Amino acid sequence: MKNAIVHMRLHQKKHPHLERLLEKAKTITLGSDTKVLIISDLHMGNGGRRDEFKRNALLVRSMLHDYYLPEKYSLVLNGDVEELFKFSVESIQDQWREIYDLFLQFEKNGFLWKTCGNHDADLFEERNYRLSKHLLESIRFAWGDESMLLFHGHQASILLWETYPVVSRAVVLFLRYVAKPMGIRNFSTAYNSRRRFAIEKSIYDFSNQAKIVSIIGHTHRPLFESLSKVDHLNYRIEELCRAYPAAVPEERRLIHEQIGELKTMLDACFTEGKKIGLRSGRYNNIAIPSLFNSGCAIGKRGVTALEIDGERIRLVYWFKGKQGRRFVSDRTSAPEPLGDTGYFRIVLNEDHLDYVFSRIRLLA
Ligand SMILES: [Mn+2]
Repeated sequence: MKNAIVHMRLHQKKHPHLERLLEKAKTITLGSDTKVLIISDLHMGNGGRRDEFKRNALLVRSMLHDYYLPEKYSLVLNGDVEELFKFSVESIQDQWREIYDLFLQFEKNGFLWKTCGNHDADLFEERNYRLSKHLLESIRFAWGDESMLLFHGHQASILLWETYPVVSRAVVLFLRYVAKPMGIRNFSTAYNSRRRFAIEKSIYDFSNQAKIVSIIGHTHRPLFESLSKVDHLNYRIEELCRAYPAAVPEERRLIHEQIGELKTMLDACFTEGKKIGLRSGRYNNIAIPSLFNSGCAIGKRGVTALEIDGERIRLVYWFKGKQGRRFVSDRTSAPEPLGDTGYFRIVLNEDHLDYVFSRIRLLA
């Protein structure tokens, strides 16, 4: 008992910001058929040259209007939807009125929530903000006895100006009135990989301690911690080897062929090295799928997003025409065209939530 208390205290001290986000989160219970789209980091601006959202605006509109609305998804906008470091909320809402109209339509499918990020935290005090009623700092999805915590992710940063609103406001003023005339741009992606890693590592540790899944944005790097491609291929080869002895001759021939193909893919993984799913100890040697990141909506080649679809969670990638070919992932399936829009959706990774939480329970 005493040990448990000591343990709890240590545990609480380690990630106080994140503990608070979990305690204060709005709880939403997911049903076995609830569908939720999670997107983040749109960085919407005024439609001008410095508006980073502009590039993918038509794609985002089409995704929402032609796919997720009719497919009955609810919507979570997981922070940095508006780029208030560069633009006023009025100019953003004027420019992207139609996108806000679409956001609001998701309420009829179930719910619409928006968490604040470091670029749009000031909106809590904004009276004329169209999503005011939907604004939160964190959300807890209750899935059976398990929890998924949704928040933007900047709360884990060691930089004070990202964590404390007062400091943040001073930085906003600096960026808007000093940095802008000086021509400093692209603060939305001003992350080096070491800082990204520090934020991810800290949230990953917290999630494993709390035995929950965290779903973030902020670093713009899509994350889906499942078996790496190498582990996945090894697992399938193992399965086929076990099936071989009991198989009839025709099946044996097929198994032989399949193993040959899998071995070729495995060799390719080692040749390509770290570029694809070779885990190479990103956090440690065992993959615990406790951290997911939706990536961002301002990618040069398209938009990444997370989908919760009943019992499953997916990382998807939307792109126009053939430009998505270069995307590499652990388990890339075939792209599906969205009607005749010229846009495609591809599932980069997918797992059963049961499997995700089993790994967390057993390994974290
Ligand atoms: Mn951010």
